[in-house]
Amino acid sequence: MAYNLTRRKFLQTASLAAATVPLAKVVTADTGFVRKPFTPPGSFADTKTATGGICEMCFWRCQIVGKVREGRLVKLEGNPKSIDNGEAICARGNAGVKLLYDPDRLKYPMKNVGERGNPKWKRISWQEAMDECGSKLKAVQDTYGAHGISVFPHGASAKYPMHYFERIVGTHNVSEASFFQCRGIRDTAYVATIGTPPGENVDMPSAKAMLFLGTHLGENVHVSHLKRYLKGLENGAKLIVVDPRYSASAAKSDIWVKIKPGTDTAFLLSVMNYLVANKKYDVEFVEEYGSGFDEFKKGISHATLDWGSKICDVPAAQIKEVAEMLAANAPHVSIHPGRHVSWYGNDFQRQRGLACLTGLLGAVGVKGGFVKPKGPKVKGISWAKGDHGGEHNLREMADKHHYSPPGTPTDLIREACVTGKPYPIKGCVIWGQNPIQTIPNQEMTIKALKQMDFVVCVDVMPTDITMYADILLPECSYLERYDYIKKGTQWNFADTHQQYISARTPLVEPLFERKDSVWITNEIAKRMGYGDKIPVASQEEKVDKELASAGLSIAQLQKEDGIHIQPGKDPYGVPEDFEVLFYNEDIEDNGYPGVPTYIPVEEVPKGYARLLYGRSPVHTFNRSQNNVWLFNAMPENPVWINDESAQKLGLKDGDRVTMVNSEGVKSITSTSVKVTPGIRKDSVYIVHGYGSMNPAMTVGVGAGIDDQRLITKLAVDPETGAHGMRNNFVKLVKDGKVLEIPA
Ligand SMILES: Nc1nc2c(c(=O)[nH]1)N[C@H]1C(S)=C(S)[C@@H](COP(=O)(O)OP(=O)(O)OC[C@H]3O[C@@H](n4cnc5c(=O)[nH]c(N)nc54)[C@H](O)[C@@H]3O)O[C@H]1N2
Ligand SMILES: Nc1nc2c(c(=O)[nH]1)N[C@H]1C(S)=C(S)[C@@H](COP(=O)(O)OP(=O)(O)OC[C@H]3O[C@@H](n4cnc5c(=O)[nH]c(N)nc54)[C@H](O)[C@@H]3O)O[C@H]1N2
Ligand code: SF4
Ligand SMILES: [Mo]
Repeated sequence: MAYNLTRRKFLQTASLAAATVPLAKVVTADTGFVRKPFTPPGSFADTKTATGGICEMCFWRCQIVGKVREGRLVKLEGNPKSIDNGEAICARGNAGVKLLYDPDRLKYPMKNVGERGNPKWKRISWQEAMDECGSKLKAVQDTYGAHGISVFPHGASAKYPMHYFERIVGTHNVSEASFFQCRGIRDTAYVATIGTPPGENVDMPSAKAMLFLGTHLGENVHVSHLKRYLKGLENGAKLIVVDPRYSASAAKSDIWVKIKPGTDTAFLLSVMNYLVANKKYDVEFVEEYGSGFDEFKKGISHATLDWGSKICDVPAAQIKEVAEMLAANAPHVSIHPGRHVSWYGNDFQRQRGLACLTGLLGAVGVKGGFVKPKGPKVKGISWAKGDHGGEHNLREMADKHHYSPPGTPTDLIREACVTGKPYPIKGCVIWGQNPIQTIPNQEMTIKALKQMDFVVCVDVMPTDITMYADILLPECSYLERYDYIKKGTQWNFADTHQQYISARTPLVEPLFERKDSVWITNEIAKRMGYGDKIPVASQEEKVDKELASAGLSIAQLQKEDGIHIQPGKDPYGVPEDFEVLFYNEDIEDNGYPGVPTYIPVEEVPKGYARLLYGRSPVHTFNRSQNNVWLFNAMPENPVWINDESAQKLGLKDGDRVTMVNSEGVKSITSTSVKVTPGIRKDSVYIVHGYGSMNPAMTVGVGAGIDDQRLITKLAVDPETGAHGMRNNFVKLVKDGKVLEIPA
């Protein structure tokens, strides 16, 4: 492993590293930090091409085809017909083959005859597994009510069971980490400001300038999104990256704002106040579409360049330079809304700030701005919606988090589990989520799991969460099942207005006793007395019915090489009834600031550094840790430490360290040190998802450090109830000696 690349070389390679054709043509990946996607040697002339695949090594869901030899998948490629990812897939997409045939994969239904957290597995039949799930969940429902069941879903296959438990069984206690620990805040803050969740819908290919907060594209890899970003750069867009760390994007930027962590809202307010005070904003746009602008103007007038400079620890001149660059290129600016935005517990306000800045620059519906492409309509088929009222809705009972994403904030569920108040939660369904490594404060999560009467976990791999299941069920992977309708528009939605519809169809037959989610959910539903409410008999039927709503079918899609393409619509123009609520009275009535406001975060205590985390282009959270190709590409997550600090501490590249946080929690595993000028002195950084503890993951177990173990301090975002996860402080430990991080 070449972690000892020079900084320059690392910066050249890290950014795009992971992509294959045609991305590789844009930026050539060097060897080193990230290897080129592995292609098995030999000829594929004798293989058959299976179309209709949709990748789910991550949730961007690129369109793929498989090369199949004698029923065995030997290679994955982008679907050449795709007008989204095209022929390009990333290193993780490429390595899907290794997930499919991972010998550690779950194969049969299992019953835990040991303890939760320290399991002993006994193979059982599906009949027995389903009987047990049905009767145990029914018992919880009968004793504690439907709300006694909690559900932790993620991924395409988890939607159907999620709807079953929400709509038919009738529990509100559903929590998606992909909302509450990810992008939920972004969506509700934009809805409260411009009336719509933003997706990642910025027209980067046509942008003249782009602004990223955090957003580390190149390490965060979503193929078509990356294509848009690179096209923008290729077309000469200016790039402003705000990040305490020299990220892959920062390495390509014109301005890198090395911001003090947690202070981004102050930065945005300073930029906006400068634009307003100097009349450098889009006056006409604001007059036509703005609401509450006077309150906004007054509310941010304290945010001078000097004020921002002091709080953010960046030069006032740089904040001004950013504002000037945005103004000079407006309205053709992509103010990126971000994706993982649950950072500090003050995040709703920052996301509101981003939406307001977009409006201030008039960057809506224009080339380069915030543009929502108009995709085709396909009707989803699932369980019929029931009306179960809000009686046991924890969020409503607590009368807080009024801008919560759909579902129930994880923390409210976990608290109810641990305290039994306002009511007990005793059943748990975990479907494609890994709360142990996904939700901060592992100790609380483990307490919540241990007090359950019954825990069922549906997964493909034995990850850390599966150790807490009573019944563990093996699901078909995304390469072996029908389920997801992928629809959208041409990747850059600018040149040719085209739309596409595709559906996930299996590339190979499932092996062992793996089943799909419609089958599993229906069997549980029958045993809980809801057999008459089952909407579809099979996953294939579900997909076919959904396609029928768009005049298509699985058979038709197969004739069209897996993707139906049709003429699209011009995405530009400001949507009808569009409004920017610079000041939002409702927010204020609910007890939060109605004008975007900076709420300070806890300062780093002496001797500590703030623990930051992010993505690696070759891994998806923890879910890819056992994948041998990806493991080999990045077998651990070196901790980034500032070079001057390292020198004072006598730390060198490659030294082995563990970590301890300010609450005394120690990492169980160790990692190496990466010494770099590319990070502030007040922070250290690791890639999220490492440090697995499940010995059944024979490749990934024990590699690197688990950030989540050290994230013990919660910072709940008041508006949304989502978790801020960057308020934890750590020291490094070398050879048993705890090192005081210099200020
Ligand atoms: N390869 C790969 N790609 C992925 C994923 C994956 O697992 N693997 N996951 C996908 C998912 S679900 C998501 S949500 C996205 C997440 O990816 P992003 O949405 O890009 O996540 P961020 O948290 O914005 O970005 C992490 C960056 O934020 C910086 N940062 C830390 N603190 C601060 C701060 O206070 N201010 C600022 N301005 N920056 C800060 C870190 O240094 C790091 O560079 O990635 C997606 N893409
Ligand atoms: N500390 C920290 N915490 C974070 C983040 C972070 O960066 N740092 N990132 C946050 C973000 S942005 C997100 S989106 C969340 C994601 O958090 P999760 O939703 O928990 O992450 P996943 O990796 O999608 O899901 C994990 C489980 O799904 C299983 N799985 C994979 N494929 C399938 C399948 O086809 N079927 C089934 N049934 N199971 C499957 C995996 O084996 C694994 O056990 O984590 C959040 N939490
Ligand atoms: S970005 Fe990579 S891992 Fe994610 S869906 Fe596309 S090919 Fe798969
Ligand atoms: Mo996410």
